[in-house]
Amino acid sequence: MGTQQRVLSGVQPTGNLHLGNYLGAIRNWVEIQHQYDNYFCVVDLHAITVPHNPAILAGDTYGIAALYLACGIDLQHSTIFIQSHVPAHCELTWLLNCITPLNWLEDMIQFKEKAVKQGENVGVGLLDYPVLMAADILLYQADKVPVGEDQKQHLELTRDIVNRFNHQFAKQDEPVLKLPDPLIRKEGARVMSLTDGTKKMSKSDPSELSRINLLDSADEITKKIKRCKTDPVRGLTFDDAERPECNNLLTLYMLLSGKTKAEVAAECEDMGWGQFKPLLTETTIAALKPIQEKYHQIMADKGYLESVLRDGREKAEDIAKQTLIQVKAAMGYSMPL
Ligand code: AQP
Repeated sequence: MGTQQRVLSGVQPTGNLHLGNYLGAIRNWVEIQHQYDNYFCVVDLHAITVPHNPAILAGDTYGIAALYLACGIDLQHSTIFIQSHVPAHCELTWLLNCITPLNWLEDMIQFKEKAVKQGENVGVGLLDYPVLMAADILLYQADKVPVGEDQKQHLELTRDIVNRFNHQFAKQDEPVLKLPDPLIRKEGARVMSLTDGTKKMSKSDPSELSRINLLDSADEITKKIKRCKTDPVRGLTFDDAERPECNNLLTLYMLLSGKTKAEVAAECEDMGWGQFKPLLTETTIAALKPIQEKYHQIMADKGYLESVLRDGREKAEDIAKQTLIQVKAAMGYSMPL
């Protein structure tokens, strides 16, 4: 274990997980987990950076942890825990806040996009989201962070914070914080909305028709694919900038069927939408069925899920505490006696 590189990633419990979260992030965690020592958290502190409903936060958080297991996260290689159960995340965020220039945060695309939606009510937490994310990663001294394309800028900011911290507080050649690398896979890195192929699929899109959730029923999947945006061109092709919806739907078919790009290109080159949509529907339902079955099994055994999260918290906390002590010592803090 000691020599393995460490991986850290997470998803916010801000609604149902969709195919973007799965294909951009969780599926990759599952595929790479055997090569690394992995920590996957449900980032519930991030979930309150936009207005949230307290009545469903805890339930959604447990649901996402269950989905990690249902998607194939293997506890032999991976630790699953809930971010707010490890207080070091908040403490390191404060310490890092004090060395992070405000203008770095104001430049973040996600902040600008989400702040616009909230108008006057935008909270400080939304601006600070990337520092909390940096704390999540750095507490575990992660080597790799598998995420979708939309998180690339936040990873770059994390690296800038590491360099600044080490430069200000670490001895030369003895860095306190480790520089993490993003792991972004080309295919699935940016799954697009079903109603607009130029916008990413997102939990916060007001239209349910824009995304397929991992827990959608067969009827819902059928309806969403039937009504998704297409174009009038016959013959389906990848990588045509004029046909973003076509590229997105073919990519979904490729990833969910497990076929190669060349196989899908050959299979679909003469197809019309009337032939392709039922194929994509059937493939999506079949790909999600085992995940859904496993999810319902796990949710029916609350004691099991709680024990997974308890063990996860203990393991995560051991590592997080050590890093926090090193950071505070480097910054000159006295240690409690
Ligand atoms: N459309 C996407 N394509 C590929 N990857 C995606 N991810 C999110 N959307 C796509 C990846 O999923 C992981 C978890 O994301 P998150 O829940 O922490 O936050 P998010 O990026 O804010 O998710 P959403 O759905 O886009 O929520 P809203 O609507 O609130 O912004 C990350 O690795 C992310 O890259």
